Amino acid sequence: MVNIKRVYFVILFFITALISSCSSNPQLNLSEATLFPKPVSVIETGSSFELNNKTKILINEDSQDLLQVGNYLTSILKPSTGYNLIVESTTQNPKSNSIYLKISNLDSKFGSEGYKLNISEENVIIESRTIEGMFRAIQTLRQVFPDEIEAIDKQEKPWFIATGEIQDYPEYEYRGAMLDVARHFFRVEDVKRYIDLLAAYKLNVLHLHLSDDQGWRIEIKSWPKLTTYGGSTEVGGGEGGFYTQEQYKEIVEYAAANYITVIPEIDMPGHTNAALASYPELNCDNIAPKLYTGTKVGFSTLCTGKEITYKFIDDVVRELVELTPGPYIHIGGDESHVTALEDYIPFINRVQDIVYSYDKKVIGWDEIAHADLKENTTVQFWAREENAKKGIAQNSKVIMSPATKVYLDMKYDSLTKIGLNWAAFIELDSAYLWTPEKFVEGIDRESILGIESPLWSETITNIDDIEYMAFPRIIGHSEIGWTPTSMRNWEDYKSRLIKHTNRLKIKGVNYYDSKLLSE
Ligand code: TNX
Repeated sequence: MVNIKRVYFVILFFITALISSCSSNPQLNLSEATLFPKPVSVIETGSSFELNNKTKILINEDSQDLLQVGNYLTSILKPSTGYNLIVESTTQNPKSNSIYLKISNLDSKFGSEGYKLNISEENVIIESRTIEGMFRAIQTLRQVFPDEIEAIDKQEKPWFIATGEIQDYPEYEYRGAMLDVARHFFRVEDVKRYIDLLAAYKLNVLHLHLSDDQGWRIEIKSWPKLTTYGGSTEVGGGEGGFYTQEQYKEIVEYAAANYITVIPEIDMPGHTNAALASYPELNCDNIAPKLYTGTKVGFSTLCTGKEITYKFIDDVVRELVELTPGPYIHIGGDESHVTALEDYIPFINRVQDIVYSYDKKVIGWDEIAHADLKENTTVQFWAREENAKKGIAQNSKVIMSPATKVYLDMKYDSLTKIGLNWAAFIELDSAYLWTPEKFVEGIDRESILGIESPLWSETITNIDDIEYMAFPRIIGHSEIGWTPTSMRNWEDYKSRLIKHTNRLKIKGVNYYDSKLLSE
């Protein structure tokens, strides 16, 4: 006789097995996630967490900033998932199906930008010492999701992410990009787009080159012609443009919401034709030159012997400082070929005094090391090793921007249609294959504040050009700035980058599709 009870149990067993096999999460491998910059450590646990429309974002502090970061996470996940995840504060340990953003007392090695990201089947817990660290962690979480998370319209698919734990913190505290808005002017929305892209790779500085021979791009209320006249053109004779102080604030705030510090640069005493053309009194002969729309460098100088020059600089710096929450003002100082060295040195010394009188620190291109550098002045190495070493001999820190490796305006190869090649052709491997602390003998780890990738815009006219020259090289630079040297290697980077191009496509980034990516 058939044992009814037994049959019943066997059936029940199969049903249960069926249900649990249907509902069990797919096995995903966190170490296969394509992460840039590569994190310090990734441990995979082989399962997955599913994000759905019931997932909650929890925060452990009633702080406006943390709430803002929580809302930022919602805004990133919303277009492609269609979920409008709510952010709630909690005092308890996380419930299941939540992403818990927890400011906590992590080990000091995590610093202000490090984080722990723990993904289990039940929930996601992110811990960091600061909100900035939380923001960086969210960029990692974003990359753990399938590429389609970056889509701007709703995707019909489940959203599983691999389980495991990532521990991460940066090698260098300064990881920057510079955009030259002087040779060609770029609109506020283009700068915001660039900020979005930089933030995704954990860059934390946007240096804006706001003035040059071809244009003055920031409104200075006490010297209005700088922009109304000096900003009225650009390389090639286009209409130029400038940021009103309100627009500039909008950029600074947008960057701040992405935990990016804006560093404004007013280049001097050279690279000043736009200012000299706007105000005759800034010229030694009181004659204003014409506006300039070519691409030569090194032909202009403020009149270093006149008092009005320092009144002018004081006014500019004062107004700029009011728009600058960050600690630095960049004073340029490069290629002053028509300023005698005996005029250049006292000029740089005096301009440093002006900047420090407003409680900001000075950064300048490596030539400023000829002057007497103040305690907190930082030298940006771009061309001359001996200048950078002179800076170090004066106890300055150095920002590494070697033109042969990080100049984003350099062509990739001889076929690149835009860009220059005076320093080098810079293919993706060359841009990646260098190490800040080994690049120049005598510039050691402890002297280096970080790295920065400048994009000069003589030949760059719109956001598509910006993206084409920056991507994907700047992704490599972000990794050089963040990831320990011992963990970096070209083959591994290249294979991740090949996979990452799909995400760049989904994000609509006009990246350079190097032949190295199809090898
Ligand atoms: C050098 S780098 C410059 C810029 C040019 C750039 C073009 C530096 C401090 N000065 O004025 O735009 O080369 O690559």
